[in-house]
Amino acid sequence: MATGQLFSKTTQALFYNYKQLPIQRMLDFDFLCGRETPSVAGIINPGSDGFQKLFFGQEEIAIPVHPTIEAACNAHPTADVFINFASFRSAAASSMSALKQPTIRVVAIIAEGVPESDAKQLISYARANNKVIIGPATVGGIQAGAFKIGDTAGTIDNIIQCKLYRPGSVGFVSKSGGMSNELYNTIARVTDGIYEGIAIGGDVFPGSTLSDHILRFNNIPQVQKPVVAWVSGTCARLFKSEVQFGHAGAKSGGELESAQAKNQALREAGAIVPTSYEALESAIKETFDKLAEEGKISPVTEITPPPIPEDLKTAIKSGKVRAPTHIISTISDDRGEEPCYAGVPMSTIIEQGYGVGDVISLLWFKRSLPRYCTQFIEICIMLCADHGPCVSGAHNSIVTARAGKDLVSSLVSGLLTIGPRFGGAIDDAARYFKDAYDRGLTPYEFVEGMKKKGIRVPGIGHRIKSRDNRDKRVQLLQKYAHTHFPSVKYMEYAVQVETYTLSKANNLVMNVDGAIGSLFLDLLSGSGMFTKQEIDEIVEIGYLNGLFVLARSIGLIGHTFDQKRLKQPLYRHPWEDVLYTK
Ligand code: Q5B
Repeated sequence: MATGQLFSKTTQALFYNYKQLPIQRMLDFDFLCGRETPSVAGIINPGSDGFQKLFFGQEEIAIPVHPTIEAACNAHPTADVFINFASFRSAAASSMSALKQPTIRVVAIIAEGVPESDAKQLISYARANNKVIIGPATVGGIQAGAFKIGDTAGTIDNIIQCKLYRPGSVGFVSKSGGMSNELYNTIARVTDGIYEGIAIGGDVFPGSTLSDHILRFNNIPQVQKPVVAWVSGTCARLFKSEVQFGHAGAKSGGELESAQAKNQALREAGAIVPTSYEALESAIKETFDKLAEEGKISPVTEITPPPIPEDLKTAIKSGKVRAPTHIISTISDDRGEEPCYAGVPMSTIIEQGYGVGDVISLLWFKRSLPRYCTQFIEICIMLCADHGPCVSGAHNSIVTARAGKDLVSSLVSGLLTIGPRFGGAIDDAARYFKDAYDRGLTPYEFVEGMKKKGIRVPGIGHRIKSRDNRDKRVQLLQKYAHTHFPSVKYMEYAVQVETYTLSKANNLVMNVDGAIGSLFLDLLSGSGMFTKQEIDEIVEIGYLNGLFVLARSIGLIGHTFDQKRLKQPLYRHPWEDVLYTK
């Protein structure tokens, strides 16, 4: 490996597996260092592409996302570092395909637990092809003031405290990521700071070793020599059996592998080795001070890094700022332990046997209604769920399903036919019946008044129902209301209107929309659960077509499944059924 610097202020990386936090930390570090280009050129998120929005200082930038390593390397040929945040299961395969890309020079493998045989294969391929692996089981590495891998050096506050936004003259290598953070701090206190720091990773077979990096540092003039070293784990002797300190690679077997033996060997090789970890800081300080006295270290130009704008979420959490919300919601809340509908927890809804009518009451009317009301709602839903394949909505859903479209397309194609003529006359029926009744109009005055205005009475008339073939649904609703409602004054008024319209034509019967519209007025006014203003608002906004939409969705979904189950071919309307004329 040897040779020199791994990174520079223009180094760019490809980041494998989208992880928002470490990428944002890299970009924040870039901003702190005054980099002109973000250090992450592209993200590889297997199977997806597009862009990810992230911050570069105060500015939002869109980083390209690529579905494959090959696509990313083709798109960003100058990005030569591959930061692999894959899990231990897929880290080896993705690292190998990154190593095989001619544009990739350094691969950092973050995952812990990569199988040792896989690690060995990666190492051998990298060595044979002159590539550098950092890790596995590493936090990464950093070149102060230039480039940082993922979460290396932790938070921005820590990076500022350790002065990692500008280069010092100390090269640092450690096995442990945690110890790196600790030592970045120590080094910043007693020297002019880090030039480059690498955590080689805790596994038994690291992609690059301590000596690989130290030999490399030897070729970097900005990194000052000599070597100060310390191998932790000297207390292992106090234990009767073999002890592993944290990392798999920190195992020591025989005497020669003990921390004491390694420290002694380093000492003999000329490194400055303190007598304990506690003495490491002063050993570093003394070495640095001596180099400074000898004039071997040129003083660092101190700079004040720009402040990183705080994330809104963090600032709000700390109470520093307040921000207006963009949405207001009053019907449900999913933030707690369990979702609540109008304040009623889901467990209450289930444990106390609430029905669909109760849920509709909570989510539409924001209150619990008496059982006779919620049962009425449920009856409306059941009665309107379907009316055969020939009605507008079902026909559309059937044609759409037969055109090979999916469930949602078939459903909405049917739903879109609901309107003033088909199923969507409930709100208007309620509006007009209420207005006419409240103003004391006779059925004659009401119907003739509507005729003068050229408006058909909503809730009256049907294509197949008539005086002699009444709509059973209307009769069932009326019967239920007569038995359970305290008052049915609006429905009785609608019946009088029907008597009048039937005197004009046999098919001008009260239809299901008219029955629901008038009876819902009775429910709203007779239940004592709504103020006059609330009733006016419900009628004005138009809640009641929602009952037909909800109910008929059940049937439209059924028709869609039916067509698909029957494998019906594309529908084409027969020529014979069309009048071609000029
Ligand atoms: N005339 C429903 O009409 C229909 C009149 C009227 C005064 C009226 C029509 C209408 C109001 C809207 C309404 C809901 C279009 C219907 C539903 C769900 C469904 C559907 C299913 C299911 C039917 C003949 C003569 C003309 C008209 C006059 C008709 N309606 N006058 N007020 N309301 N109603 N919709 O049969 O003098 O000859 O010119 O718009 O409530 O959608 O099962 O199919 O569950 O799926 O086509 O039940 O009534 O009658 O248009 O030939 O008119 O009667 O002005 O008079 P038709 P047309 P004139 S329930």
